[in-house]
Amino acid sequence: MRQLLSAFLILGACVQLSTAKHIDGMVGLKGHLAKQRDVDHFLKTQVQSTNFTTSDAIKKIRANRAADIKENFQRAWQAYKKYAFGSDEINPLTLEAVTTRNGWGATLVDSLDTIHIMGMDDEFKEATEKVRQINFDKNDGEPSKVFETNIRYIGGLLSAYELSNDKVFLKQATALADIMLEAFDTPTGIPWQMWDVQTGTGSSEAGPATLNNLAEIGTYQLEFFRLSQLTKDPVYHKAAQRVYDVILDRNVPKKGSIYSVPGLYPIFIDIKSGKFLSGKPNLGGGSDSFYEYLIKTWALSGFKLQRSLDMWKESVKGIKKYIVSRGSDKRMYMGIGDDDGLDSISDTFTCFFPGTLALASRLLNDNDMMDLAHELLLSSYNTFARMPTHIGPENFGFLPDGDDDSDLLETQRGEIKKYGFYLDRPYYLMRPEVIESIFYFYRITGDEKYADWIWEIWQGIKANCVVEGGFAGLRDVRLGRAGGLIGKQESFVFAETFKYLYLAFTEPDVISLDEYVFSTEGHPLKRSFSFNGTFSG
Ligand code: DMJ
Repeated sequence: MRQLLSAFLILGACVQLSTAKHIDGMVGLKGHLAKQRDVDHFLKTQVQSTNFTTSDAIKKIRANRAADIKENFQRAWQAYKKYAFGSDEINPLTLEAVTTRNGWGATLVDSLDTIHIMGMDDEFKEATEKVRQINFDKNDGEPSKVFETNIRYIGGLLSAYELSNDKVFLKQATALADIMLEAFDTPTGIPWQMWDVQTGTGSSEAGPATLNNLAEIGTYQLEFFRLSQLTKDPVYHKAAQRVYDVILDRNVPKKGSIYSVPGLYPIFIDIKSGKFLSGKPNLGGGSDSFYEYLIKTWALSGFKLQRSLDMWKESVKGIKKYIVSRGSDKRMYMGIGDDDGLDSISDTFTCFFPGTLALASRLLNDNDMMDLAHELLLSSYNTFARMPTHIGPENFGFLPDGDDDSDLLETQRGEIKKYGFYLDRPYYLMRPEVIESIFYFYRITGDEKYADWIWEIWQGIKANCVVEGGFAGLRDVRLGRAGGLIGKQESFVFAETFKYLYLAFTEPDVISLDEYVFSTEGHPLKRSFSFNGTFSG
């Protein structure tokens, strides 16, 4: 199957890329790898601040804060170990093991690099032994998301390999990626949304069988690029890049519409035709990491994958024009683009964007991007800061500046007056995005104010979410614990939320942004591997 797929991809690439000499997947836009002399100045760019505090008193406070976060991570890890070791998740309220992602141990694998970074050596050894035993050929009998398998398992294994150098992680990452490549064996090369590893069949979570969405077709490029580098086998990178080839080739931008591929993309796509179907462009769930991977893959490739940068720049233009809007509270929000105007609804997923945009602004030395990133950070942080719990909702709405509020409910109007936004879905599932963006601002500016914001959010989490099994979700962030807990602890709590919390208080050179790119699941991948357009050297 693997050979067949390689042949398919090579054939596809030959048809589309008749002039491409390199394994870069270039087609459409400016189809070339950037020349070395053109990337040299990017390689010299410093992302992290050079102005971190030198005060011993502040350093001491920071060290104590890091220790507090680590202690709580350890407590949650011990609960997972005691009640659900090797399972995908633990239900933090009932202490039961839960299977959600093929039953291979999503929490185990997703947590590896955080455990390593926190210096929990015994736990890391124990987890390594457990990872050695995972058999990716078998699942729990249910299909699972290809995207989640990539970001949580393959990303987690790659990062654990890069930090520890233990070959078992690379071996397992490769074994799993080889299985998942089968999900890319579709008429276009765009992957199925769901894949059953035991029956080898693809499907869609809901709707027509060949339906997928932007984030779930466009969040492989980082992990697959690195896997091709580490294995010297281009097949992974080619599969991921082919997704771009197809969407750029088969979707003609509609004139006079905001669906301006390349730039802004509808959410839903038919994997058989490669054509977008519907779904208004936005940066929230279902779309988010597609945009994130454009700039990050460019950075990880040592600034060589020019197409990713070109696409990113087009997207930022579209985002500025159609997605971003000033609210009635004068803050900048990210809504949902529509040909008829903007839908002023947003979710906490979009709050990753200020951090990624700030990273891009540093890499590209673009102050306009930084200004926008800062404005968007303020509204993202505000969704947490204004709540009595210091924790923000899953979903929120705003009123575009100058719009009349007659369509809003009375309660929504009241919340807009009080907070600047209203709560649409008031629950919290320990998601990391707001903390993640603040972390980028801390590392990029060196301003302790940002670390303090993260500390304040952490106080809210500790006061409201701590339970015997780890950390529970909240039903209503306005009410906190008293409003009820949710028995869910996704693996990203260990992979992302705790990693960004902790790294905001370590020495800033621990997983420096000048040395690593974080995947969408918070897995750091090294930027030090050079890339000359082939994976053979
Ligand atoms: C994580 O699994 C990843 O960040 C993903 O890209 C979407 N969001 C969740 C956390 O909210």
